[in-house]
Amino acid sequence: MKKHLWLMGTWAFLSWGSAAAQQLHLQPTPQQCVEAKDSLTFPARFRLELAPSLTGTPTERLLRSLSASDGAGSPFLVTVGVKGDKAVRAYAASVPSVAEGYYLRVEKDRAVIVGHDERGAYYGAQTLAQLKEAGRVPLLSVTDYPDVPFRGVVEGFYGTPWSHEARLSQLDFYGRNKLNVYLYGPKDDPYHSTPHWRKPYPQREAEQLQQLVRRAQENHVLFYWAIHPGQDIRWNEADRDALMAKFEQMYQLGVRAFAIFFDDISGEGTKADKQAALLNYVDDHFVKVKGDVAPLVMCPTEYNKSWSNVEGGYLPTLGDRLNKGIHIMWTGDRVIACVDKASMNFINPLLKRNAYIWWNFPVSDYVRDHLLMGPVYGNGLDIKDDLAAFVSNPMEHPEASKVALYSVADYAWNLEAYDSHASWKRSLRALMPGQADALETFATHNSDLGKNGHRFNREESEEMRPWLERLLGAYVKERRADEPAWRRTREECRNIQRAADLLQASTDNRALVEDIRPWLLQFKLLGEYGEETLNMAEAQLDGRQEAFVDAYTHARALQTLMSEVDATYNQNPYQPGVKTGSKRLLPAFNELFQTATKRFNQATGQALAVATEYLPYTLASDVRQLAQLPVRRRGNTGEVTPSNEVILWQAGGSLTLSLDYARSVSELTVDLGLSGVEAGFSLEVRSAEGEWQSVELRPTGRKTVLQAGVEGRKVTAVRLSNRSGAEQKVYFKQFRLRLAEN
Ligand code: LOG
Repeated sequence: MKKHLWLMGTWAFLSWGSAAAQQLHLQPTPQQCVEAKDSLTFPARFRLELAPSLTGTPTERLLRSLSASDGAGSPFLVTVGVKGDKAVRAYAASVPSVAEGYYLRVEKDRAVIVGHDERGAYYGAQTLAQLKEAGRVPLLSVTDYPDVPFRGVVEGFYGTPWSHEARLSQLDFYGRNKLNVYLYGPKDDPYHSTPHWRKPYPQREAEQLQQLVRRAQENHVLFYWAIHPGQDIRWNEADRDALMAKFEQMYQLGVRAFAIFFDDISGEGTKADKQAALLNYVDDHFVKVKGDVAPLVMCPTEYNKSWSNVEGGYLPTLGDRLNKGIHIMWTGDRVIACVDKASMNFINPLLKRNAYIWWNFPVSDYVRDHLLMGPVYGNGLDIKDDLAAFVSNPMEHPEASKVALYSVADYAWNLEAYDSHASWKRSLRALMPGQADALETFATHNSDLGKNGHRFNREESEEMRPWLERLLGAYVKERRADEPAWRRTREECRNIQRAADLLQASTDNRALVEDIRPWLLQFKLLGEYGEETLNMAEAQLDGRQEAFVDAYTHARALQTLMSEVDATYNQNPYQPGVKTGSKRLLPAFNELFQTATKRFNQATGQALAVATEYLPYTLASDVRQLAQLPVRRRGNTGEVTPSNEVILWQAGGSLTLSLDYARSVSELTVDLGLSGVEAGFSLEVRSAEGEWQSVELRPTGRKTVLQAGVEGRKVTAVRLSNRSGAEQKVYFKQFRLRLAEN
């Protein structure tokens, strides 16, 4: 508790750690909540005394929705107003002097809400809604306000944009969780980015956007519409006017907040002075002229420290030239990063303002075969004064993203009080009240990203980790069973199977089940597989050969089913497939499987297949952004995972994909995303004798897709190098090898 609590009459104080407080936890965690010993059952109906300033506002609509009929005759009175209103004058001194703050007091027969401003009153009403939902609540007073001025979401990922229905549901969720901003910027909306940013939306999309703006207003969420024009913008009047005209159309649809994104582009569009001039022009000739438009937000091209070249002058130019009120986004030290004091101390002086943090979590557009449903952690708890905003870029799965968004709301409202694990647990309960334990089992084992080009890492299966270590230590190293670890792991395997069933059958939150369905199928198989590998190891230790073969046969079948799920669902072209429990569980089960099978083979002279996964490819690169990219195999093709962002490929830098032995290649496809850049690159193949030979890259007629003349050659490796003598800024959209054999 960071604030001093004051004494009122006979009220006693309970800190958040106490038993009573555990029953009631307001979301997001308030700055200050003083509870009395007495409690009441929040009434189903109440009389509403509303200050005239709130007539017709979302606050009024929310409050009316909380009281059955009009509450006439009810003994309970709820008085609501904004600081300065007559009806709440007596409480004026209790209201925090912070934008969006409020004071709420609940007594035996009445409640009072006073907002610092209208949104503050609305947040007070949202807190009241939580009290009503809780039923039995202590008498209390809440003094509350947000730490960070703008808190919310940037729909800024690559992949399938959220559906209209999903967005409506998100906006309601933001209102409930006191998030006040949503930036619309899905990379794959063609009217947001290239090719159609200059064109108006077709009627249907326009109507839907109009509805979203209205729904955002209902929830006191500021709806930002973002444009992403940088890939083909020309710095001339025609394009400037095209952008102004597009903003005007969006204004006509009701949009009152605008953003311009220059991320992930190359070429002309990246120039800081031109970007700044455009933003200032829009600010001077649009935002200021309209008078009812929120401050502009811009996303720079150098949007993280690892890509910024301060001597090059890009960030200092923006910092110096952009009009004072314009916000500048920043993702931290890297594309995917958490922010702390040091990151803020680096960027804020350069921008000459507090950075508007674009947090790339739980976005999964670079690891689309994974779900990121673990706790939100890693951001500094001491940076509230350094942030203009904290907005999260989510997954393309809207409902599953709410696990993280709930905690983002909690964090950005009250940094010092933020407790990552507790917040995560509450979030699971809020999303699926009837199956929270099953959801927790699922989320515990679905949080890591796997190997990825951004080297971002999240903990997964932490509670099971020591048990698995004990189990493997005893079995693999010492050829014996550690009984407690064995029992705990078996129990978890059953929990997993049970959780998968309960979640799939649950009607608690259908949208969530839909989002995660393929992973639920895989999760159940994983639980069964784990159990069967334990059976194998046990049978092996006891020398029960028949039991071993039974378990082995089933485990093998489960492996096949898991690879079928992986090859059937979520077949996006980037990271197709369905991974679950991939950080700790699956590797542990595979190790059990392999060790048990090897020992069985040794003891019996049989030759049961031992391998669980076989990858004939190895990637090596001295280009930083490429070095960690995973390689995947599907049938006879091997592919380096593509990347979304611009790759800074240094002179002489190369990428080598090696094969386990000389194999005959039927096709090699390369796509660097820009026409003509291949002139600066050389492609070579290594023969069985170890000699490098260069091969030509030919256009295919499909945009920037190139094909190498390798047909039929036997090679042990292929290598792509930058031979231009200068750094090249390219994309890495495809690098795929097809073998003539399987
Ligand atoms: C993009 C974003 C994408 C994210 C994660 C920013 C500012 N831009 O690498 O659209 O969802 O990273 O892949 C980005 O983060 N590019």
